[in-house]
Amino acid sequence: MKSVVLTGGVGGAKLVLGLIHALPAADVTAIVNSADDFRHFGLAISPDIDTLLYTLSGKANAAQGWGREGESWAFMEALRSLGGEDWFALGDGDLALHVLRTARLAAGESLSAITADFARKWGIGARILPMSDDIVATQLVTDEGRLDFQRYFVERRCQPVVRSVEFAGAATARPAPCVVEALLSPETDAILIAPSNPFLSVDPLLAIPAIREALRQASAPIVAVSPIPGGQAVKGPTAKLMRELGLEVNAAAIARHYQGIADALLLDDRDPPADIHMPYARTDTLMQTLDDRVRVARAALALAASVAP
Ligand code: FO1
Repeated sequence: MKSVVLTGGVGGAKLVLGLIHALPAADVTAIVNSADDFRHFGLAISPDIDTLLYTLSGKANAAQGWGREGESWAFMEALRSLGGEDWFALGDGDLALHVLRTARLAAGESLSAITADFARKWGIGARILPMSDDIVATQLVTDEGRLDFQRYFVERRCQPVVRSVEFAGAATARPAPCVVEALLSPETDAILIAPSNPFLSVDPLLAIPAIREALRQASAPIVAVSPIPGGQAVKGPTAKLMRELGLEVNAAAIARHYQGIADALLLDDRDPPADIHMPYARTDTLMQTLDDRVRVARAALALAASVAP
């Protein structure tokens, strides 16, 4: 089973980790949201790519979701002593990724080539493909004005009320090399949409015309994994954002969001029955242990196989 997974953020990385334990890692291709990327102190930071690099190489701070396990913070302490902005925490080990990526981008390398090299250096068998080598930037139109993603998500802790979400640059962004080929490949048995925040981590991918078109043409079944584990009983930014966008916080709203893209939906056992107008299956989508991650990955692949043309 060769699988391609559209992913972003912490929830997505959990599913990808489950996939590389359910399948040979080389049969897994992750197409990763890069619209959370931003420049900070001139450093090129790619949070969703880095979360995946750390997660798949066993370096991730699993409890925190992002960053490295056992990180040290000498840089942040020195930064604070000099009055530098400290709202975005950059660990000493994490800095190496940003410094090297920044230097190699400046030397003319593409984000996808740099990412593939980092993955190889850390023994990651799965393919990690940024969605694009062009700049796409998520911006939140809020009651406090327009906020760049990290300012909203980290500095303001998702407190501002969101009116709409925009992806600057998406309309003209080209998919990174191998992205469309992976989606259209006859060897691809399943395309999964990870349980990432649909509005912040998946929609940037769908906003790139050639990616949306490739999904429409793909022969492989497309299965979306519900991003609201535990049904409606979810706190966190996804539920708050859904309410602010005028959506119900339930599986039916997720199904509507992916209507026309997904062929089936993997719901959580606790999701109340709802009018889902596409095939669906259920499992416990809460992913706390590695076994949880493998279970959800296997359930998504099984659902894909059951709806395959
Ligand atoms: N998230 C936070 O809530 N606080 C941080 O200080 C923070 C720093 C950070 C540094 C590098 C990195 O790759 C991710 C970081 N994140 C932090 C998480 C990041 O904002 C999110 O993981 C994604 O952008 C949203 O999925």
